[in-house]
Amino acid sequence: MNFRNHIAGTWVAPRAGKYFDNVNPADTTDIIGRFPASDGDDVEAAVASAQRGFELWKRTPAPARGDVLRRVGDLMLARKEEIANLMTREMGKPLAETRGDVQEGIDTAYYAATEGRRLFGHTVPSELRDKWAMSFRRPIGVVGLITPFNFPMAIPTWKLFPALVCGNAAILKPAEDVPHTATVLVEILLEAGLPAEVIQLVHGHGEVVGKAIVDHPGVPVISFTGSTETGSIVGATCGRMHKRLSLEMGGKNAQVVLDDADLDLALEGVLWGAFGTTGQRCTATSRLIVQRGVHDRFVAMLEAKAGALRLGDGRQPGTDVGPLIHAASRDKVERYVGIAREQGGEVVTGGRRATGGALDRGFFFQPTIVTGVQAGHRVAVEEIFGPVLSVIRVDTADEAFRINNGVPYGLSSSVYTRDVNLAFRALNELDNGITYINAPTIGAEAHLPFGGVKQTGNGHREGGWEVYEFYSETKVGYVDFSGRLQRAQIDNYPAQAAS
Ligand code: UN1
Repeated sequence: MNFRNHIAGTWVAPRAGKYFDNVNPADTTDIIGRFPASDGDDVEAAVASAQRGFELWKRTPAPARGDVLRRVGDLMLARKEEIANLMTREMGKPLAETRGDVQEGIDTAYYAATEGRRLFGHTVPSELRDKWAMSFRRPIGVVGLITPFNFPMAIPTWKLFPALVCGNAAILKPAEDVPHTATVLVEILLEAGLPAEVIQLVHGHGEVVGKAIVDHPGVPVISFTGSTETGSIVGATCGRMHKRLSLEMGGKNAQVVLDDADLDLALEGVLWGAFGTTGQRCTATSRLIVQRGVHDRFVAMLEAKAGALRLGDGRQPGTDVGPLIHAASRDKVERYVGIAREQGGEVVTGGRRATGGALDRGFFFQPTIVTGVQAGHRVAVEEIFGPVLSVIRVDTADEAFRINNGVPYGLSSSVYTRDVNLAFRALNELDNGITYINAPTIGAEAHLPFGGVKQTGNGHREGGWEVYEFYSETKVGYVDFSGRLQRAQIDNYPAQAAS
């Protein structure tokens, strides 16, 4: 079946008539459908339409915009199971996780709905009599949203919903691996009553469609989630064109297990953090930093459990870990296992493609644990985006914190300890956007700011209250009702007599 773009208020075929296959990564014989391989002409039409949509939508009161998002949440809830199924089919993670992904979208919708009745500005005293001073928020225009494969529903909603509540029109370019989920999201937005020209969906490849959106002068706001490499390219263009840009990029997140930790709890945490979503989260645990006193025991516990995780189709009951998204990702993981060995790491679990039976039809790789990793090794520094956990042994909490901070990324971190002083020190000292105490590196909630420091981002946050600042322009209004000219800084501070 040929799927379509949503441009200029209707579902349309790509102008050049080109398509790509959407393939199930757990079973490459299963083709979900053909999706538009759009180009610059499709983007051109989308921008023109979105500009019309913006003129209409920016005049719609924010609480009414929020009402649309509430209906979106209701519709997503009603279709949760169906969406989870089709999402697992196109990107592989198990149903429990895709249900969670849809739920994150629902949470984001309901949060956005209430934000439509807030969008606070400030009213503050003026320094002059009979004058008011206040700030308020204005919509910006057309926003271009470029989203990754790993959270096919949650991440588009993190960007779209606040952008819409703030009164902008949007062009969504989902990852080419997950176009089906994005299509259903747009169907739901339309069914909920969003004016059709306010949302444009343009499928296709990043280098063509993503680039055309970023390059277009009619799109003043860009939000991108993906690799740090691509983020730099996007950032260079946006810098040159003075665009507002939010970047969410790589991570090299660590779970720290100190000598006094509850080891059973830390074990569950690291299994979920490292191998959930097959390690393909920005927040995935890819380093395990363990204090000497519990290192050997903890690694033995971990080996036993990780080796027992069941790989398979995420729609089959009992599957713990799904496939990687495509062959190139599996090859990259394989390459990094080789690099780990060359640099002196010991692969104690996994380390190979998972094969046999139905697994041969997908991009499966065994959950892999490498011990004896040193802080400077490539597997301890570079993002792999797969099921590979590097274990680093340390002597003290200070050393653990230093190693946590010694990478170019700074998304999330986690510390397992029963010592309240160490827990608070970790919150204070770890250079990450998010630190968890006695919980894994994954598990961010929709109503808190999400993002990281250093090469993970560029200072903006998604989710929570901060994202509403990104998608709106602050304007200040002064009303002088004194009936005379009052000169700020001058009339209220008359000249001092010379001493
Ligand atoms: C991501 O990995 O890109 O905290 C997003 C989490 C999820 C969101 C992850 N709620 O892992």
